[in-house]
Amino acid sequence: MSIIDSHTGGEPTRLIIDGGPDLGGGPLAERRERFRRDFDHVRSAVVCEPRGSDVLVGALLCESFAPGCVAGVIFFNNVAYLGMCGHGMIGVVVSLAFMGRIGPGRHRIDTPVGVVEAQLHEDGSVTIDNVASYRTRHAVTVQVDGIGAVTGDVAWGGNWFFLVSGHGLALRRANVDALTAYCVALRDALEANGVSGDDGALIDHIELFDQSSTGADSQSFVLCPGKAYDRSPCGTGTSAKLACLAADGKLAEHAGWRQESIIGSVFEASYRYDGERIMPSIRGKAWVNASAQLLFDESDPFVWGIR
Ligand code: PYC
Repeated sequence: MSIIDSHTGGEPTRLIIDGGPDLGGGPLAERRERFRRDFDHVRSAVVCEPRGSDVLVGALLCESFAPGCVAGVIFFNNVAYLGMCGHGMIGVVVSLAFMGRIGPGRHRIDTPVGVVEAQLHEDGSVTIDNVASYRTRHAVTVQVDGIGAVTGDVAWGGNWFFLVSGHGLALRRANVDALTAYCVALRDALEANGVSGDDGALIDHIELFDQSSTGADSQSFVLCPGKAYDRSPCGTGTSAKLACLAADGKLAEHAGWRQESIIGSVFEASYRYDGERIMPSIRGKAWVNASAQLLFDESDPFVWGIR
């Protein structure tokens, strides 16, 4: 299997460019279900230990289904399949350029949750026009074991997020264990209390906000499904944040927003309205840091990953 590794603001993406599972044709949402049903061992082999790590996000390069796309992509991580992935899409665009498949300009890329347009700029940075994003619930309060009452918003930015400010925790790398424990307990409480996304969808991403000390508009800590935290400012999380800012009248259409991650990397964001929903744009930078072959030896007891 041939892969290209990259990182976007510190968050890694492993793109399978050859030798991945044959998922057949049809819409990417259907192919993602086939991946989940028949090839989940490939997911764990690619991103889980001993080849990968909890923080690694995988991406399978596919033929697109939607017209006019340069490629399709299905994202996954150490426990699950993602709808969209902002940092991952920036990594995919830079990887496609590394492969010589695209150059600077605008490109459409198909995903299980819709087509994303990406612009590869001359300086190597990438702007993605993410899927329509929106807030579904405002100021929801849940009782969280060991913490007490926590209030936040539910929003879609390509994945489901619960967004919390005023949590009283310092957003610092030295505090990652406490931040993770807080987010895990909160995520469990949301599920136990039936707080969900549309159609009962699991809220699998938790996003905590604080003021940035470096001049960005905000700093965030994002816990992903599988308990790894996003080293980047999280593209889908930033989209969910923009949806909340727009709903609260705190950020005007086309105005800029700089979202800083827990490790200090920054995405530049803005939005435009599409009816009641917003269309977020997220700009960031990725670097290719490996081009490699994954080897699969059936005599290896962990050939399909530590599951
Ligand atoms: O950038 O959207 C994102 C993302 C989701 C999970 C990890 N990164």
